[in-house]
Amino acid sequence: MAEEATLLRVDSEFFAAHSFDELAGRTDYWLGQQGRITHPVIRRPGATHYEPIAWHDAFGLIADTLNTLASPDEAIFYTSGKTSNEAAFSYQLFARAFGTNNLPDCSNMCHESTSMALAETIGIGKGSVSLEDIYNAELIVICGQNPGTNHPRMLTALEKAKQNGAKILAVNPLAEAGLLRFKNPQTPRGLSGVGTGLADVHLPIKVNGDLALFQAIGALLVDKEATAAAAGRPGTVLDLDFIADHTTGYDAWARNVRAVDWDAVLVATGLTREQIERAADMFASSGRTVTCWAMGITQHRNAVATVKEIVNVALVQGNIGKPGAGLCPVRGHSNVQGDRTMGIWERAPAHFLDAIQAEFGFDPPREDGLDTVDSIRAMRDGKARVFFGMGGNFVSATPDTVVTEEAMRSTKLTVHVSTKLNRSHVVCGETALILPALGRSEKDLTGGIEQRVTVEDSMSAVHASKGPLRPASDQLRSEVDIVCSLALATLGDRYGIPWAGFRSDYTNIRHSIAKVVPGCNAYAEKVDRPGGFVLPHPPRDSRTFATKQGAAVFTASPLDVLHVPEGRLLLQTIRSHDQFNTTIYGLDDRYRGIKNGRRVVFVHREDVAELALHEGQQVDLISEWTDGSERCAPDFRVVTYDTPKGCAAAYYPETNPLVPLDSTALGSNCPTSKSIIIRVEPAASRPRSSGGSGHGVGADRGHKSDVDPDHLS
Ligand SMILES: Nc1nc2c(c(=O)[nH]1)N[C@H]1C(S)=C(S)[C@@H](COP(=O)(O)OP(=O)(O)OC[C@H]3O[C@@H](n4cnc5c(=O)[nH]c(N)nc54)[C@H](O)[C@@H]3O)O[C@H]1N2
Ligand SMILES: Nc1nc2c(c(=O)[nH]1)N[C@H]1C(S)=C(S)[C@@H](COP(=O)(O)OP(=O)(O)OC[C@H]3O[C@@H](n4cnc5c(=O)[nH]c(N)nc54)[C@H](O)[C@@H]3O)O[C@H]1N2
Ligand SMILES: [Mo]
Repeated sequence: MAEEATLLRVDSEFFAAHSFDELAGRTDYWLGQQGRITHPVIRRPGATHYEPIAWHDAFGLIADTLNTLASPDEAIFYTSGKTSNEAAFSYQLFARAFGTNNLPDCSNMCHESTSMALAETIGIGKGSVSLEDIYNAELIVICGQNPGTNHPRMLTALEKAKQNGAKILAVNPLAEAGLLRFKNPQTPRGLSGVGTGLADVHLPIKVNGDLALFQAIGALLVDKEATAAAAGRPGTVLDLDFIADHTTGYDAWARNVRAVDWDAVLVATGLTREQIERAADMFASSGRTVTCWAMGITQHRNAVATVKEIVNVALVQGNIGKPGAGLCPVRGHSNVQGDRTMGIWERAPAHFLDAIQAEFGFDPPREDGLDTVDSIRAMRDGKARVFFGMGGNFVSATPDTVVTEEAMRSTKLTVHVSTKLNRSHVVCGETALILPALGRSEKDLTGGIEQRVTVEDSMSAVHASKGPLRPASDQLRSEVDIVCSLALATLGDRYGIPWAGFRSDYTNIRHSIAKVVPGCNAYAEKVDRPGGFVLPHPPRDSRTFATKQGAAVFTASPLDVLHVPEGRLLLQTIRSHDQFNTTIYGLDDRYRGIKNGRRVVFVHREDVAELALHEGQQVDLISEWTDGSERCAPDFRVVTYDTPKGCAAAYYPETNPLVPLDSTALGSNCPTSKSIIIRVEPAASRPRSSGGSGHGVGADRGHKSDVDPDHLS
């Protein structure tokens, strides 16, 4: 909110004063600090500057370019997860009416592995818990998530759960402050008080070890049940009724986990058998378990299998569809879940497309569109010529920065609907447009009335909101306005879709959502209720599982252990406290003790010694990919840190040049941002040729980063 409410402005004087080349040489951090963009601008082919353009002309130019493409599939319509349901619904409708399913979104890099695994196993790609469930859980497992920094409001829910007697198990390579040195930043006491541990048990797992961990926990639970049954108490560890009544595949799963190779488990997790047994005991003695996870689980090669293994362990104890229990993938952007519900998906299911056809009278394209990684490939290969970004910062957020930047530069037209400047505005197509949008905190008077928009949270709750603040400029338009105006310019009255009516009153969009989107009947009326409404979730509501098998599905996955060659480290890329994804607010990471610098790499003390490095040394990070190619991110400072041996960590997006485009999760195509094999070399021991455009990924190049030793162990 504070970032959006800045009084600084990026106006026509700003663009006249700063050439394109100058802006291209600035860091993401600097670009973001310049303020709110006040009016639409264009950079024409070869021009030295962005210059103002009237809205009408901008829409005309985009429409002309789109309409002269050889195929609608040469256009890509990306979405970041802030877009409201009304804007998202209109946007996907526009893309499909134009003729393409190329609707990649930030989910493709985020919880896609979750969505794939949950859809296959429980029949719906969303989490099953409410806040009430968290308050009432006996055990809360938090895997691969750093709530203290990334989901601070969740700490309040966890604190309440603890007061109600819940135990918390943290599974994380790092001893993250919010979980292990807890000071609730949401309460005055927390701000000033001394932190206590929120987690009862912390498993400092090796990066990528979770598949092995959950298979081992599964094996131990099956054993404990056998012991209990032999003692005449069957069903005390596993929920045999639930397994019999609601699931399929138990036997194959149980066989698979009982055969688990414990040596492999200990290598993959870096944990002791005692630590894993202690965790299994916590599961066994809990009657109501909530399992939460985020990017530490989803951004690995084996991520889909890992989420499925988390599901197996939940199913075997019947921890779904009952109070105080469930699966809780914690999302990132405020409306990333809602965008997917509204049809922002390159692989929308047939029933959704059928509903569009029934409501709007045209047959939308049926073949799958491009996701984020495939969009980059298509631009790189000259198969996609127009990139349209609804929010977000595609160039900085995506993997393989050098490849992605080249791909973006090779397009004919890039358009970004944005609030502030970012890297994607200066690594752009032959012609580039920036269309400035209202933020969600700003009053939206489109059509002369005060418009509201709706969003959906991680718990499937939908509610409406209105922005309270005065817009940063009277030139700004809402995302809905931008989509509908562009649709009118591009499609005219093709199919008779009522774009003008959508634009003048968003209630009209809500009436269409009601007819097209499952679970949204009477949408306009229901969002008017105080607090909104909760979308249906069959497993949560009635233990109904709309899978192919008609039941919840146990799955048996092979134990896929990443082999890290001698002398190499497994790098995970994480967020600091002072950033929201690619927007950098400041150069500190208070809970990890980092000050005034982001180009740091966290390395275990023994690795520092074994690799003949030293604390504070300047190093280059070089990733090694299976095809023999190498990528470099230069100039990082070594910080000795409490991370499992063999596992390193550094911030995103500075490390994105290291993630090979082809390194993605099996089954979800999510970039493996949490497991990259690297070697660490003294800086300047190799020629400086790679590392993206060099500037954008170096938010603090030249700054000395101070490390506060109190925060390190
Ligand atoms: N302040 C702030 N809030 C944010 C964001 C932000 O950038 N800044 N981003 C938003 C978005 S889009 C998202 S998706 C969420 C992301 O929220 P998180 O997923 O919490 O974000 P990351 O910083 O990527 O942290 C991943 C966590 O997983 C751990 N981890 C890494 N690898 C493994 C592993 O192999 N196994 C296990 N068990 N743990 C592992 C890391 O140590 C780290 O604690 O946050 C959202 N909220
Ligand atoms: N290496 C590595 N890469 C990652 C990740 C990782 O953990 N490691 N995480 C991935 C994840 S989880 C995600 S979600 C993606 C994030 O990918 P994106 O969603 O593409 O990136 P953001 O940085 O969230 O986008 C920020 C930009 O959005 C624009 N913006 C902000 N508010 C608004 C608004 O209200 N309206 C409009 N129209 N624009 C607005 C601003 O111009 C701002 O510069 O990154 C992914 N990339
Ligand atoms: Mo995300």
